[in-house]
Amino acid sequence: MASTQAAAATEQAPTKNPTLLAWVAKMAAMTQPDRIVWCDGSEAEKARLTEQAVKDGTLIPLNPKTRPGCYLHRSNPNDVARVEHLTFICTPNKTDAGPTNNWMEPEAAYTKLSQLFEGCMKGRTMYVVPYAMGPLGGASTKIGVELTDSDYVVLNMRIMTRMGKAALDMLGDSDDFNRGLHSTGDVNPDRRYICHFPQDNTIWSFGSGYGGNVLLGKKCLALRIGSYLGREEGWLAEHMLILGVTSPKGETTYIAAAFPSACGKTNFAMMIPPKEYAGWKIETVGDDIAWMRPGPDGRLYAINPEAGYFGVVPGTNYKTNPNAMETISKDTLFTNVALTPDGDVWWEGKDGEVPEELIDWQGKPWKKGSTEKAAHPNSRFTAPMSNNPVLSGKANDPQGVPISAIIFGGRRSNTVPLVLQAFNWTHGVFLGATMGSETTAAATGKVGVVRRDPMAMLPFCGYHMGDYLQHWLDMQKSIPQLPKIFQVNWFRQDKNGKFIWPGFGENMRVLEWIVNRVQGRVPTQETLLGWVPRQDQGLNLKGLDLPEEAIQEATSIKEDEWKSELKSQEVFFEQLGTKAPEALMLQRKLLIARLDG
Ligand code: TSX
Ligand code: MN
Repeated sequence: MASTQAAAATEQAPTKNPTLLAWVAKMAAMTQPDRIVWCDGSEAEKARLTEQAVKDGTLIPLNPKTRPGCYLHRSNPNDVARVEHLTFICTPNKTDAGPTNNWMEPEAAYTKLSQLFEGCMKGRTMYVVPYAMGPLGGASTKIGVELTDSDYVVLNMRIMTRMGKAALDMLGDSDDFNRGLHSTGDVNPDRRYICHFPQDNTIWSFGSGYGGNVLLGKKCLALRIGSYLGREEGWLAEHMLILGVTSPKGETTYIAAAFPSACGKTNFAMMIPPKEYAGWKIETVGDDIAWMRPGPDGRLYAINPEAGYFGVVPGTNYKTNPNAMETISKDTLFTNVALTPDGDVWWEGKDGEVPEELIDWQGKPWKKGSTEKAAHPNSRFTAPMSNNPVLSGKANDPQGVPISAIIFGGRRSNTVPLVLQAFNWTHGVFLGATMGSETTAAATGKVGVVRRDPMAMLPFCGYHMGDYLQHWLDMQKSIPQLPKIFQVNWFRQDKNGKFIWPGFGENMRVLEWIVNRVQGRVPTQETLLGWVPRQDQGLNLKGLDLPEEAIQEATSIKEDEWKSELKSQEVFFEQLGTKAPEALMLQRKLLIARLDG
């Protein structure tokens, strides 16, 4: 049976790539699917898979008038999020994975997971999904092939990546592709593993059907394996949005920004400037991941390796993110949101009245006033980026865009001021390394605890975090025209617990200052922490109904807060042991000296 399937895999294959054919045959011999289907990415294939997914209950069609081309998927209730405790970096030495990753020895991991994969696709179809991360033909673009027994995965990969024949054509006969193997298995959390083998450019994912665990191009390849390859090859794989800001004069500045979860990264990437900024335009290159490498002109060029958005639904509305609302109005897959009686979807924080009755994310009847959430807090949309009204024309450019500024953000109710510019690259890396964010109820149940999340990469770095920070420091030697680095915090609160800064579109005012700084147009004020906007010639606050004291408070630097902040940062650096980069330890000492001086 197995060998017949292996032979069949080769016969029907739309490629002669010997490495690919041998690998598919080997994986088929292990998993023993009844059928092997090579995905071509065509419309006909999409229609066929969608019809089948509707038939087997994987997808529920939504109202074609209000949500054309949209479907609802309900995952297993035990399988609704990434599973960091079941995610492993499998390097020969434990120290290479570092103290912030789970580690398994590669042979032990292959053996353990082989037992789970053995025969797991009996009676099922194995889809061979070739995909490109990045615009086709680009120098930064990488090819992956995911083998999966989930039609939901295929339909999501079709949105999130450039999937099918074009990717296979780009690969040609090369053996340089990521080998991804996924089976939903029996969705048993005790038999669930997401294993990364950076040395083999391989990912094995078993026992989950949830996005981040199974759409292997995204967190697994683009960040965990990508960061490892980036260090080997001299580039950066980052958890960053990429946006372009165009001024009324037509000058476009590209900015990459890292934020931990629950800071509104997608909102920022699609932001609409306020009315005082007529003639300004924000355009999205990417909302989650940036691959950045030095270009021939000495600038740092970024591509978005993805082709779609896999965004959190709750809280999305016409006030927080009108462009996301337009993006998910058609051809979108919804996972774990609520269903309305007329076949539309609903979630907490959607515009308009709360419906009287719904079917909740688990498929159960729900009534207005219920204490249960109707949509899961981590419910998602999968939407093609081509739906985004403000998609940048450069999103498909294989060259990428030149990055002038890098922003590190976080959710901090105190301590971190609204915006500051780093003194230099090394100081900027220190700001990224010491990023922290306060937890929200959605994430942990515990509110307001600062969690360190360097560069928002803590769950996504495929090697030792200390080596990663050193790689960031080293990169300045190969980028003659370094981007300027900034730190922002939209979430400072007053003594009554009210957000001081209005955020959302008004963040344009901070962006304008950043643009003016990188273009060398405004003077600045030096502080202990970095350069901040001056009282005069600083932030444009015209039309903002904010008292002078509020601005003072949002931008203030309180030395007692910084003394406890430094203690909290030390706990994180100690974790890195001898791999904590010396240059960052010196930055820390300089800051302490400035505070004590
Ligand atoms: O996404 C957010 N951004 C970035 C937008 C471009 N959010 C939502 C975070 C959860 C995902 C924000 N929340 C932002 C923000 O800039 N700021 C805040 C805090 C805030 C919340 C509500 C108000 C103001 C600030 N409301 C009123 O002032 C009425
Ligand atoms: Mn993300």
